[in-house]
Amino acid sequence: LSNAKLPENFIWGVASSAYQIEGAANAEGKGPSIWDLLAHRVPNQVADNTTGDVVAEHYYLYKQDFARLKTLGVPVFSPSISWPRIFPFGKGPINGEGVHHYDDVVAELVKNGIKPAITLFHWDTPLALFNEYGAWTDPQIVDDFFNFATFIIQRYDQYVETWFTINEPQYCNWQYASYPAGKYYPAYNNVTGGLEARFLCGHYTLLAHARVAKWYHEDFKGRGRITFKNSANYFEPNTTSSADAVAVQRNYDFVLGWFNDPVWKDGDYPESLRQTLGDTLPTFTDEEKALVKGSCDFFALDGYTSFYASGIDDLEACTSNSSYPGYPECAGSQSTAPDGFPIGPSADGGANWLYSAPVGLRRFLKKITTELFPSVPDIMVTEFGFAEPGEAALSSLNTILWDLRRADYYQSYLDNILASIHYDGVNVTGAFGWAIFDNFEWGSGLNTRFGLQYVNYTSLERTPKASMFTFLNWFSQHI
Ligand code: GCO
Repeated sequence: LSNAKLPENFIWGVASSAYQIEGAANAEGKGPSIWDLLAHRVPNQVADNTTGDVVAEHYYLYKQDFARLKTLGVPVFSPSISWPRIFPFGKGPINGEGVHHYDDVVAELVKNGIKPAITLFHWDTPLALFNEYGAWTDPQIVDDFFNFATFIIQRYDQYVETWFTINEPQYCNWQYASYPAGKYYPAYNNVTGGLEARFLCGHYTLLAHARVAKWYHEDFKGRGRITFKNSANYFEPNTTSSADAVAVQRNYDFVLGWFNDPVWKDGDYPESLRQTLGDTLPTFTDEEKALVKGSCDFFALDGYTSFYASGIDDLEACTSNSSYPGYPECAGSQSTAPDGFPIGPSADGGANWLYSAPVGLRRFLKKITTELFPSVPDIMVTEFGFAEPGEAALSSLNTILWDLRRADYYQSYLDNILASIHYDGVNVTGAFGWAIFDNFEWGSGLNTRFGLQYVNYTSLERTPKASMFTFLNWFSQHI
């Protein structure tokens, strides 16, 4: 494959999200998001007690960031737009500073010859919508998201060919909704218990996505394509027993089928969800089923894809003692990947992603497009990246920049994407490295560094790491 080429229409670049890189979190007219509350006021929500207040100050430094991407030769950047920066109260009055900022961000990308592939919502739900009606557990969110999303799309669609409505709806009621806050601030978890809130949140997330997607094609007649980004791990049965195969399929039903069966199949949730959850799982009207069915133009996978062997034993163990209330899926995950792949430290983004994930990704791309959702026309790996455990504790810039394991990760990941295309016949049409530079990694804070560029959080200097050059060099060989 050393000389094999990617398809003509393949798009590639780097990704990020507003709250994780912008800083200026309570400046320039931006309203608070749920993550400003979680990071500042929910004990133990962020491991190192950092917040998104400053991070890389991309809000003020985007011009140099894009000039550097141009110099490096990165053709696409996939950021997200901060909803509360446009609508500080989630709806109603518009923050002109925020609109002007993103006008300038898009203009600067275009000026540097970089195409934007924009995510509309990447977990920074406006806090005001929680206060008013509980945000994602209430149907009003569908209208308010539609108001925000259509405002942005109408403004920037002339420059954008690829839109993502929602980042990883699988984290519903966790990363972007109320559950963690609700433990400390009952007002933010207006539905008792995580299970009910989680599947209400999922329901309105799916309807919010579908309403925008339908408008985009049928009313606005947009020039591009639109979908949501999925997050899931790759599992294979522990043994050839039918019980293990059922357990793994159940896991896929809960993690991917939850949002993708309604879109790519019959407009409804998987049967295993209905059987397990009963009335806790909301029901679609016939009109809603028609709205959701076919509402994605392609499949987007955030392909970190830790690769696990698992089965019925894990399912029973995990379901009974799952640390997330009501996470009835989770066919569990062994501490060792199959096929003897070594598993490194289990830290978030740990070395297990380094060794098993690339092969897991290739197998997952085939599983999704041939078995789980065969009607998918093409698939993009909309995030993939690696956080070296302990990188944040390094003090020598030389050591930091020689991130050889991350370089190795990107080389093997991209080789597996090429193999997926050329050997498995999977129609992979894009790949975005996560992330443009080190940033705020949610519950892990600034101590987990995913960047292809190092950020000195004191001086705010950015410095490409060795992995950035491996990443760029790979594409120069295969485009
Ligand atoms: C996610 C989010 C990103 C993360 C990245 C590394 O997948 O959790 O989309 O915001 O920062 O994936 O974990």
